[in-house]
Amino acid sequence: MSENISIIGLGLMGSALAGALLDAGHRVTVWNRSAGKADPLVARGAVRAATAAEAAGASPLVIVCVLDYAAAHQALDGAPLDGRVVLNLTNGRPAEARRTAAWVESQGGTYLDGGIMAVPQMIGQPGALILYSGSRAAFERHEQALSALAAPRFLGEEPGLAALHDLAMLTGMYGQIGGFLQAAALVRSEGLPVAEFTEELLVPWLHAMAALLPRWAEEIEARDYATDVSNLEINQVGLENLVTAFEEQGVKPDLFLPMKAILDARVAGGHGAEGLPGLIEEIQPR
Ligand code: FVH
Repeated sequence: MSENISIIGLGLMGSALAGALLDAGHRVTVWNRSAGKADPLVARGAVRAATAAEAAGASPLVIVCVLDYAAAHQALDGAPLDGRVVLNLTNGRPAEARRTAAWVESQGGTYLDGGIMAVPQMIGQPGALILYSGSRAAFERHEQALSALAAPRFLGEEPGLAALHDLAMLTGMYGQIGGFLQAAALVRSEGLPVAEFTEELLVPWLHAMAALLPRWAEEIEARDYATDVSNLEINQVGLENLVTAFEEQGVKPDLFLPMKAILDARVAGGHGAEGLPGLIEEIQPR
């Protein structure tokens, strides 16, 4: 079923969202602070709004995707939100999502927050995921239209949940990137091909290691860090060896040092017999 949907913010992501909704046959009204970014979408059938308030007034579903929450508030300030669903797909923090939900509700609107787990080129394609939290009724009302953007996953009515999960997933991603960069530098230090190492050795290894994470997650939930795999004392020797190897190969160990410091502290605290999941108690003491 075709819906009227407004999009506020036509950067790389907002433009991709608007394009996918147009492709799915929705009537799309668009606004961007720099008006020229609307031109390609207007050429494809979108309606140009002169102001953010006009865009918000044009549709029951108003999607906002701008730089940050401050920009989102600036754009929505004074817009008619009464009776509308505001879906904020701007990247932010749980506390910002909660504050924005309260503000939208104070204006008579209904709030949905979202975390986009995709780059603009993935929008509308298999593999793209958007996390949602906030009003379940609003999510269900618009779920079909939102499915044109990415696979939707509703996490619950607490508005901060999408941002929390988004940040947690990005945290996992940045950790993996840090490990990859140190590994690539080590391989490159001997003039070896990084691409071959990555494809043939590193990626299968990381897949195998990722398979351990659900078990580690259970240990974290149980706060039981007994291990029959490898304890922190063994890993301490391993990390010391790695840091020395980086230095010998002319690679700065900087991305690695924070984890080593945490592991050293945990062992110094008498927890050398635990497994690696026990390090969570060092970064999040009770
Ligand atoms: N691009 C990506 O891969 C990531 C994927 C995950 C989600 N992020 C988040 O999406 C938000 C928008 O990101 P973007 O990629 O579209 O970013 P830009 O292309 O830089 O566009 C930024 C838009 O924000 C507008 N804007 C900035 N400040 C204001 C303001 N004060 N009032 C109104 N609009 C504002 C900007 O307008 P203009 O500069 O063109 O006039 C762009 O439309 C973001 O939260 C990512 O973290 C994307």
